[in-house]
Amino acid sequence: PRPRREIAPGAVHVPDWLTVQEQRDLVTACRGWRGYRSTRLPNGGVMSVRTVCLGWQWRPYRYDRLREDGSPVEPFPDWLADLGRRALADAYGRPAEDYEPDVALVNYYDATSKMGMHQDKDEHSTEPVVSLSLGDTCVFRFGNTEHRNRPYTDVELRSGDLFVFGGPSRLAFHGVPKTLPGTADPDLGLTGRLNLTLRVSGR
Ligand code: MD3
Ligand code: FE
Repeated sequence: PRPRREIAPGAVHVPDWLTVQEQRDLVTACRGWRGYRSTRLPNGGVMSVRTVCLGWQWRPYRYDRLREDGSPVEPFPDWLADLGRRALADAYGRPAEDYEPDVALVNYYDATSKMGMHQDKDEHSTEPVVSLSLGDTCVFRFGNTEHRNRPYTDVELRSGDLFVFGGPSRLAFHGVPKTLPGTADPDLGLTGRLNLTLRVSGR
């Protein structure tokens, strides 16, 4: 078994945190949320992942009440906040009743999707981010708080893995240089990779 690891202060990797049934149920939930889109970036680029937001609509630099086409954002379900509290409690080994995530970004990676090194600083809150991985394994790159370059640590994230980023790691640069296509368990019925991040918007 892969061991639980604190990659940096506040950055805890818990391999195989979700049961197979929980993974199946999460994939089903992800399929039910409508409106996966590639986010357009201010520099004219387009992200290669397709994203659906719950609770609030993320766009670079801000969270909005509505999507770009004016349609309402999918609600953030209570069961997902409960899962976030369980995740935080397990990762940090302390109660997390006061953790109230109100936004989730659900990212879908096909065989060619990547995510460049970035910081998540659009939340007006210092609360941790909870990340859950489903489907294909990816190489996750966890960097430093100074810049997008070395030093960084590459970690494989597999289906069912939990990663929590809090404290000094909350503002670390990070990215996904590649996924490993075809590594998902065929029984999961997911081609590609899904990642859910739970956050506190501070809105
Ligand atoms: C470290 N997602 O949605 S999850 C993102 O796998 C994002 O889809 C990646 O980066 C993905 O912004 C990585 C791991 C992650 C998420 C949020 C973080 C690491 C983080 C926030 C702060 C520090
Ligand atoms: Fe991020």
